[in-house]
Amino acid sequence: MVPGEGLAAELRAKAAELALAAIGFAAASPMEGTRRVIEQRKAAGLDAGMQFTYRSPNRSTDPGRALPGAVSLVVGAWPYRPLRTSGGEPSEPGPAEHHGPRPGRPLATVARYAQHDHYADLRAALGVLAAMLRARGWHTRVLVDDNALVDRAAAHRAGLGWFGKNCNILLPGRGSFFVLGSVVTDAPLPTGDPVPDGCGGCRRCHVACPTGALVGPGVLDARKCLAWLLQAPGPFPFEYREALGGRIYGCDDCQTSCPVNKRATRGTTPPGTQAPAAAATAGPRDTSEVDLLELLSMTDAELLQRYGRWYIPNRDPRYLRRNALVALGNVALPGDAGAEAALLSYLQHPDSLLRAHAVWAALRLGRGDLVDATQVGAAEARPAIQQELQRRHEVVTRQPGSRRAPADLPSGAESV
Ligand code: B12
Ligand code: SF4
Ligand code: SF4
Repeated sequence: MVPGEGLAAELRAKAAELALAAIGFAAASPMEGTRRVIEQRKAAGLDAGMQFTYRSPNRSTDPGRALPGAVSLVVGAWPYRPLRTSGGEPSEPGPAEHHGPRPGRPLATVARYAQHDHYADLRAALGVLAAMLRARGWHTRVLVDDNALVDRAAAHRAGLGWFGKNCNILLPGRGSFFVLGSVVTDAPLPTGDPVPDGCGGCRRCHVACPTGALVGPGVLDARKCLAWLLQAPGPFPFEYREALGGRIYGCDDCQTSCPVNKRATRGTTPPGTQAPAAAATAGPRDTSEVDLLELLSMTDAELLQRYGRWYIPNRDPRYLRRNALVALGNVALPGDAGAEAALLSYLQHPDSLLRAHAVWAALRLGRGDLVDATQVGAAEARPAIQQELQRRHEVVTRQPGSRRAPADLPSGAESV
């Protein structure tokens, strides 16, 4: 019997009980190849100054730095599915996943992984496996979405899935709507075999990306990726504001366009793609649709209370408001009285970053009159505002009643 096989079987049985979609085992030796890739991406500027695992590649690719004497990784995948507040098939885009204006209050899109704290669910499940190991005398450390370990590389090594051309780890037949994490341990365990590539000639995710951020198979240029730009400090880049649509956190287009995900979420649900019962009902802190006007009227404390589990640069709620202003410009109906009131208020906001984004949103809605009425340009000469005004003619104004349907965004081909 391979050392650790009995223990591995017990861990697998417990993982199934805990509703983990998959677990696998891998050696905890340094991930030299991954470290080299991170360094190459940094050298090429593709990291856009992100920190996370990029801050210290030697550390994030060496599990032994997280747990001295580490021998194995127990890698787990936790499924996530969209949580609906207004019904609808989970496999189809919900109302807020349409990035165009709709009647009623303007709603924003939150990426599926961030609608509920799936990381907490995964961490709890891996915590139970870690406790089993500790009860047998082994040492453990649970790492979920932690800067100390590159989770996808661990999952790939453990044989959970293959690296898709959209960068994500896809579980065979089940796709990529999973978050990943590991228990680092000094227990010897049998290791998994790599899963062969399942993308073949497909490149729909590359076609679907609204900003062309996938610059090679499995290579992402974070400077163009909406998921990163929504988390990055500073102004939201002018050239990607239209492409942002109604998103305020995360982006799913390179996953929703993927035929493996489409197949996995269509019709009968294969085991492991169904969100566990505990996560299937929206809880008070779950967020599938965000009312933009409500968000823009909330205090700092309220914003952090509701969205504090998201990654927000410097924990500063101004960045949630910045994202919401761009989204408002993209999804509100140009005649919306609530949007007008919010813009009037933000055009006079003490924070010039927010005033600047309010200028853009007003122009996008064809409401240059609001900008002129509040005399934003005349009132002061902050560079951020002046820049917005100088690019005034470049803002593509939406016509009253115009609809920017998802079809207007570059999209992948239909599902197969
Ligand atoms: C930084 C980060 C980001 C950044 C950069 C993402 C990136 N692609 O590097 C931003 C903010 C943009 C981001 C976005 C998202 N992220 Co993120 N992110 C991370 C984080 C913190 C580190 C990732 C990392 O270290 N990348 C380093 C680079 C070098 O790794 P890589 O891109 O995977 O590169 C590998 C491949 O290129 C592969 N490779 C080598 N040669 C070849 C050749 C071919 C042909 C192929 C296909 C691959 C391949 O080897 C490389 C090294 O391992 C992890 C959590 C963690 N601690 O690991 C989550 C994580 C990767 N993110 C996750 C998620 C869910 C997302 C989003 C889907 C969220 C969303 N909906 O908005 C998007 C997806 C964007 C995308 N297409 O990648 C999940 C991924 C789950 C999965 N099933 O894969 C993770 C693992 C979080 C978690 N714990 O679950 N993320
Ligand atoms: S998350 Fe969005 S912007 Fe980033 S690579 Fe995927 S589709 Fe492109
Ligand atoms: S869309 Fe196609 S190329 Fe992209 S990850 Fe899915 S199967 Fe692979």
